Amino acid sequence: MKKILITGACGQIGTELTHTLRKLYGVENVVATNIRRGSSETVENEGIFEELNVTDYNRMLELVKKYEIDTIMNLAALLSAVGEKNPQLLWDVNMNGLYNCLEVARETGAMVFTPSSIAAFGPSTPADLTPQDTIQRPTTIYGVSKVAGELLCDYYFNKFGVDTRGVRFPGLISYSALPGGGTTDYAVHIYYEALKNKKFTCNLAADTYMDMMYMPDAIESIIQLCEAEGSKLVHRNAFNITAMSFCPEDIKKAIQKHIPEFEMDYEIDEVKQKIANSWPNSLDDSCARAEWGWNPKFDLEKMTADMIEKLTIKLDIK
Ligand code: AKB
Repeated sequence: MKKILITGACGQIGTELTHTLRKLYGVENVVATNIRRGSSETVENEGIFEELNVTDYNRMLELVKKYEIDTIMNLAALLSAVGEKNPQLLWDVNMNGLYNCLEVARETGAMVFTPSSIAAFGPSTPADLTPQDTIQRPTTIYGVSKVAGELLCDYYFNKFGVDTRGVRFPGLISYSALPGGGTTDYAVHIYYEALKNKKFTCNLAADTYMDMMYMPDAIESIIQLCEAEGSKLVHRNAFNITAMSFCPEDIKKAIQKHIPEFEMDYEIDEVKQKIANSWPNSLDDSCARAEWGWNPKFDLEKMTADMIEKLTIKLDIK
């Protein structure tokens, strides 16, 4: 990885990934792109920034050639809940965006990192300690696009030798940029509300278990996998990775250790609940651990302490 182009760089993952990569590889070696300007001051002003709609193949090719890019990190995507409101748009952005990355990579020799998700599983998948290789019959358009994307990345590697890599991300929790339109978003909003109002209305049922991860571990996973020796990777794409599995009651209790007066009630969002129920409770990430040394640092307690410390400063809570 010497010259990296990031799509969707102003999103939840992109914001922190861009910042970390610029520190590690140099500001001149990271090209942040987003569909439009005006979404993140840091991403746009801290280094190279270009507007890029991932459905525009010619523009993507032009940028990859202009900056002599050798690694494309494709983070431009619509998430699960918003996808159910506009499945056609999701398919256009998520699938055609990935297809363009792979085609540009085939033409230029670049590597492609693209994230899959726990959404690539469905109600018929074993829900506990979901294996790396198992039944994948998702019931959301987001999940369908993720399975298709995993297969497409495998295909481009096997057919054309494109160096494709990817992980299945669980819900990601961070304090820099907010997520937009996901099913796991409650696990981010809960911290903001706990600090601002000491009260949160959760849109998922108390015992809904899903895998989650703190953003520093997610960023580390991308860098570690992209830097890994390719010949050691058996799976290459769609590695199960996780850091913790919890339900709303667990995160509430973790927050109450820091803010004892914090209260939570429930108002279930039927669409999100149905999606969450169709996803695994916990993943088996042993292949990622064995093939490229995946080893997350944050559990629920450690993440909660850090989120509260960082958000207290960000939100200027006295
Ligand atoms: C979502 O909730 O849609 C995402 C995901 C798990 O991929 N956070």
